[in-house]
Amino acid sequence: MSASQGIIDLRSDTVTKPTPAMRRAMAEAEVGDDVLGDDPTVKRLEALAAEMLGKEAALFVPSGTMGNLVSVLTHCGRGHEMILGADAHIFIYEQGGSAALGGVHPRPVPNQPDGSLDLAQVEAAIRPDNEHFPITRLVALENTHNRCGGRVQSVAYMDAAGELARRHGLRLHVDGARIWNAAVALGVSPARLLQAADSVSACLSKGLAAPVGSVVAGSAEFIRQARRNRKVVGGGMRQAGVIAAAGIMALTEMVERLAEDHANAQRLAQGLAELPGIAIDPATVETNLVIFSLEREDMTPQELADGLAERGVWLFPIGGKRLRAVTHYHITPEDIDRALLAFQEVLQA
Ligand code: TLP
Repeated sequence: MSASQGIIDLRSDTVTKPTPAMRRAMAEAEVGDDVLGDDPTVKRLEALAAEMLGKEAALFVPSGTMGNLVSVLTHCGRGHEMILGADAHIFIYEQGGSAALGGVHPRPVPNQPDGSLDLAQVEAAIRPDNEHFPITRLVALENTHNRCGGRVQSVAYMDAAGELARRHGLRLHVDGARIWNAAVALGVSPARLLQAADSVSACLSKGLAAPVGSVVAGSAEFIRQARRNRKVVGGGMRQAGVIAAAGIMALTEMVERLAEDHANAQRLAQGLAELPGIAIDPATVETNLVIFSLEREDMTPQELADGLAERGVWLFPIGGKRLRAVTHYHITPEDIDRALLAFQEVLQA
């Protein structure tokens, strides 16, 4: 692949760069000191996010990791327990921040291949009232599910999890870093999908292409407490309207087009399924994440990734035999076809 054709960067949708419209909105954003409650653009973003996510209020935070951390700290105190998937981003990729900083005990239960938790197992994991045990306070779900290949969690499942949580006096948090992808794939509003959730953290800087930021949404009282917790972890931002302006464009301009990323992911999955040595079932590719296995004794996933990188295609091995490719705003159907040619070359070499 010639250098002039450029890099096909499938490492993550986090690599997306702000659109020209975002850049203009950022340059023109009205700003103020948001810690003092003075930034009109942040307030507009928070109102819009609350409405789209179907909650009373929302809070702008710098990252998805902080969105989850602040949410868990707001629901739980020290010694409280959170039930979550053993493959959850919160459990695997966030440095155990809620335990390290908040004293919140994680109780992982296995994720099923489609990313869901078996709700009977969740129910069985809830602690009885006994002085030996931590106090179960929170269930955390992920939608779409990253390590399970961007799988979408259905409205019925989300509602059932919420009903279970309520029945046991627990709260339900959703790591909705890619909730927009889930909603587009299901053809429902994010608000409906999150109806049973007490809180959600949703990213603006992944498929939606904003340069920075996530939003947390929940009840007005939850968000009041979350604002305090954002401050204690150093996430109070001053003239944040400059980045919130891009977030507004992300929510108004960039959600519906995620369907294109899903179509490109499906195109990639179908092409990969044809290649000898690659194992993937395209039917399991529901959004923009494509996880596949390399079933070869004579090549490691890292060697495959290195060979692809030499041909201008970037992606990450994610442990064991598995690799992950992610489609996004800067990836076209032609890029997918070029990436598939690079795969053929490396696998034949
Ligand atoms: N995920 C990143 C990496 O951290 C793995 C990626 O490339 O997919 N929840 C979920 C489900 C996520 O996938 C991510 C980022 C986050 C939270 C954290 O968001 P940031 O990176 O904004 O802290």
